[in-house]
Amino acid sequence: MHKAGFVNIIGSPNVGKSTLMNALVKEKLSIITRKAQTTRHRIMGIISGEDFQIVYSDTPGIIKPHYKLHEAMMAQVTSALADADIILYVIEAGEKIPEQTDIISQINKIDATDPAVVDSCEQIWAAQFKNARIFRISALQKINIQQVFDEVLALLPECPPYYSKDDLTDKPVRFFVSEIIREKVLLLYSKEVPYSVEVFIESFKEELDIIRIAATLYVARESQKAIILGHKGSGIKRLGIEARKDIEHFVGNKVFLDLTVKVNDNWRDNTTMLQRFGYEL
Ligand SMILES: Nc1nc2c(ncn2[C@@H]2O[C@H](COP(=O)(O)OP(=O)(O)OP(=O)(O)O)[C@@H](O)[C@H]2O)c(=O)[nH]1
Ligand SMILES: [Mg+2]
Repeated sequence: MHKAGFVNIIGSPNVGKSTLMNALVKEKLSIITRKAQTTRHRIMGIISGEDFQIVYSDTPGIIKPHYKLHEAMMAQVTSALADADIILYVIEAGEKIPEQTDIISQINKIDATDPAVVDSCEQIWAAQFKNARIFRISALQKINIQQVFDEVLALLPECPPYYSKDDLTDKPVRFFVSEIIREKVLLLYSKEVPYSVEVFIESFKEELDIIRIAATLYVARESQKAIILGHKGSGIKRLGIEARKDIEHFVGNKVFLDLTVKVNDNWRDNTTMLQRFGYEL
């Protein structure tokens, strides 16, 4: 008998959804930062055994849309809700029940939370969602991750594999390159700047001993471009160095990374631009 299914990770922003998916698939697929709205796309992490295949999906945190970008992000949450065999709804310890929710699964960040707060959080959520199983986990410290994995495996329906058994994800290498660059933007810049940036990979050329990558960072204003570039280009230089290191690790090759910054004042509300960046609208 072969089991397979879609296991979709959903929840509020910043609760640790991406950390959980990476822990479950034992790979750094999704980028992780302290900032909310780090994840903007649905990203699959596939784990296969001889008689099973679990297709996890990490999704953007649920927010009220202010831009078309947010609408596109929420459309991916909706798609993940629609095709899920199992939903892992991640709650941060202490988190209150949002107004609209009908799914649930685990309380994250128990490593950083008073056990009494975890207890009361569990009671509140369990009372509301009587059929859900609740796990207390730390995605960061990998506490109780195996239990979640075992439960998922037990619940998977009988089904042939959806993807090749060698596949790790549904996204191409270029996508992860753009995500690594965006992760560095989130880590190195503050306030509204990271939220105004999108990364587009212009070219990806594999040569004998090096990969040459050209990427454009789109920002919404000239002032943001100046911040990204920094004094005499010091900002973008640092960004390039840090991103290149991680990209080299990810692709297992030497990389030449060429970064350019362009201003497009309306990209977050521009359907054509968003489609170019890979969002479905
Ligand atoms: N202490 C603690 N921190 C955690 C845990 N899981 C995640 N974090 C931290 O919480 C922050 C957000 O983690 P992410 O995995 O990016 O959260 P997310 O839900 O994917 O966030 P968005 O993509 O922005 O919605 C990061 O700083 C993580 O290191 C945990 O179990 N314990
Ligand atoms: Mg995330």
